[in-house]
Amino acid sequence: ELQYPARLNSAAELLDGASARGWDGRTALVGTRERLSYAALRARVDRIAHVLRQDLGLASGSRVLVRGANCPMMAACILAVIKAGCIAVPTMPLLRARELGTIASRARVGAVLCAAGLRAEVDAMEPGGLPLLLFDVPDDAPESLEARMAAHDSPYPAHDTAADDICLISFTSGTTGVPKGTMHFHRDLLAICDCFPRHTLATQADDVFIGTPPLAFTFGLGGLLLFPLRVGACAVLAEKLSPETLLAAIQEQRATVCFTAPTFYRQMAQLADRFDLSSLSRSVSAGEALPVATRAAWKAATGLEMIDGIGATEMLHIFISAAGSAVRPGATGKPVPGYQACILDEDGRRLGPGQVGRLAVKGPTGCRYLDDPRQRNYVHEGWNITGDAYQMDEDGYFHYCSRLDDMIISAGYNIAGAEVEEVLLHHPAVAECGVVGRADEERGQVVEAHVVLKPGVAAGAETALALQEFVKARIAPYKYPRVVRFREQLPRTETGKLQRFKLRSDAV
Ligand code: 3UK
Repeated sequence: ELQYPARLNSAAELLDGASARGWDGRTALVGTRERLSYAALRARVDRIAHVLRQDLGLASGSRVLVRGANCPMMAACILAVIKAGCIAVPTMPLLRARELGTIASRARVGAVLCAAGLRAEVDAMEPGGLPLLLFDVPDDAPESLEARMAAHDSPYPAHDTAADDICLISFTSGTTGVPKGTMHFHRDLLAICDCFPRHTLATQADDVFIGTPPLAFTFGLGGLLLFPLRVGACAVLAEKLSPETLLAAIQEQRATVCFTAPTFYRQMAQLADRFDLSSLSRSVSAGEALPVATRAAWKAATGLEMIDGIGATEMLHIFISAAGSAVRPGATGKPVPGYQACILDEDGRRLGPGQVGRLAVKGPTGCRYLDDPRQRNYVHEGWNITGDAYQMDEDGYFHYCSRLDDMIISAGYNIAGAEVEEVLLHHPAVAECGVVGRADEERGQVVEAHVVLKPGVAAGAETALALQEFVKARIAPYKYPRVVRFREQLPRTETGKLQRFKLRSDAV
């Protein structure tokens, strides 16, 4: 059981705590244009906290929308909001005015901190007229955050908050429907640092963290900010990484821990031989299921056994995972120390090994939706029901099947798209694929594969037939894709998740 003091400010614990532990001179953050020591990061956070309280006059518990790509200033803004006793509402760079407006009004946001290059969508957002400060602008610009910061150089004494005061509202990426705001306490931010990274990653002060998830996505907030700060390590924050530039950055920064989604690892595996990745010792995959073929390709390219982990915005971070010799390809892993997991049927009864049901988890973090009736569906007696179909094996390993709402039902059979995708990814012609159910009069749904071919492979009836035969020969034939569509790329969210609803709805 994790214990934290009743009065706790998570940002202060991380930053002032780092100073108390003698880490002032260590590098905390490396951006494209700057490198910040722990002391410099803390000084910057303190200046921003003063601006929030004094210049903007914000009270404890005020919600502050923060918008920017991954960079040290974005990280400092999030930490400053929290250190000042306010509530950070980080948002992803690609969100448009409409989505930002929904978030701002649902979270009752009182001020906005925004990277100058991303202000247009904030200006166009309803509700308008919120106090706005911009970073990465010349000091003489009227809304310059940096200009305000220059007027404050005293340390900001940590705002005295309770361990269970809310400090973060994170919105789900919303692959379908209205985004849900999830609320997290100060102690939650520390609890995630003291579970997955400590036990599964064994993070150390000399680790260099790198990766793609936005800081506005809790996968990125943990992996690229909170986890490194908790142990005195360093995070590389870069914007707009491609598989190629991420590989180059790993080489250049001698990164040791990488966080990204399966689709990125698939693409990086193809290019890895051109880079020196010898510094890398751990690669974490999350966001969607990790196919065995992707794990194998990455291992062949780098020698590394990937660390798959399932997390959720509702749970803040990863709660089932496995690393090193505990890895079992095809399984996500076992509950991270601190968490429990089980499989439930539709009536909430526990299912035994081998039975497919709803994944439920319990631990130090958990779902608290912001004013949302869906809370009732998510949490039952302390168990969080994630919306995923899983099964547990005799040894307590958890195996992903599909999202509950993505299960394909064809002629009475339940088919998990991920299982068909897994097989297709083993075919040498396939670079990426997504398998969905398409409405069909006769069968209810038919299995439909959307396939991106590797360069040089011709699309056409012959390839489609070859892929269908390939699937039939490897899993129960009723699961084979009756329809195969070739595509240039697949629709994905900013967090690397396949947007299956788009595959299903696209008229072709
Ligand atoms: C799916 C996975 C199989 C699963 C997240 C790590 O993805 C994160 O949060 P989201 O709220 O989505 C949650 C849903 O995504 N998923 C995530 N990881 C896996 N499915 N294997 C996996 N390894 O459907 C889950 O319910 O966007 C991931 C850390 C923090 C996060 N917020």
